[in-house]
Amino acid sequence: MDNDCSICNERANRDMLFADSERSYKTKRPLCLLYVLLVLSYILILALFITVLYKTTSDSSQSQSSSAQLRDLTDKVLAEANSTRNAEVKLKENKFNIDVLKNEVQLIGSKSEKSNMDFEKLAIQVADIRAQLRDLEISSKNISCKVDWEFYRDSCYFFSTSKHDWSDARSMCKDKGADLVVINSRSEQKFINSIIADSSEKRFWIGLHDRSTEDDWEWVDGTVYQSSYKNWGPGEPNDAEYNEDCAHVQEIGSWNDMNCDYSQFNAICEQKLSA
Ligand code: MAN
Ligand code: CA
Repeated sequence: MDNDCSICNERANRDMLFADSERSYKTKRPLCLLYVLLVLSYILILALFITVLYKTTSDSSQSQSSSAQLRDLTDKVLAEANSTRNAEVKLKENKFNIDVLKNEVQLIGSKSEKSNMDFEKLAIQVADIRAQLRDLEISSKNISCKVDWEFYRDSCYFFSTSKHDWSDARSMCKDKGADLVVINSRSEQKFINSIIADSSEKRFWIGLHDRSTEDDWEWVDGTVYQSSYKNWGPGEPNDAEYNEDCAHVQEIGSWNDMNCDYSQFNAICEQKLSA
């Protein structure tokens, strides 16, 4: 009986314990739920806070980099504007310097033109005075030209009435102690033209040829062709038919090259007067 009772007591104790724990469980469940909810809302708030914080930081860093870029750009634009202004100032300075230089060049140009003109005038006057002196010398020594010869400056000239080819013309002049004429100046040409104007003969051989080398013209007295007076007609010398190596004066006074064997021209001989 005692044994039975101890078993009974044990069972009764167990049942009591179980009933206790079930009761405590039932009272604690809503509290647990509240805790869970609290934790969840805390986590949510934390997440929200982190998101907001992140967004703000990223926006602010973005705006920071944009403003840095803007500052950079502004600096660059300012620097560019500055260098443009400097370049403009330099350009103005250069333009001014160029204008000054231009004026100087113009001044020098006009000065040199004037002095060139003065020099040319002077050279003509000197040549004229020399010629007059020579005329005086000649007339004081009673030098004169032979009959049928024309006197001009320091030479006597013979205008032939007979016709010749160039070589014959030259021989004829040499026979007279002269040579074919060498025309050294505009004034000498004018003198010759005046005689031709009064003559019935119009075309005369002169002492100029390129018989040795084509286009390498030579005066019979050795006067240098390149640097001396020339009076070719338009388009002359043209070496027509590749066969014109001797020069003659035409009716109008200008020169033409002609076939040296053409035998229908007169000749002008020149004899230098030695003072
Ligand atoms: C024309 C021109 C001259 C040339 C003679 C030849 O007048 O062509 O150049 O010398 O003919 O007769
Ligand atoms: Ca010719």
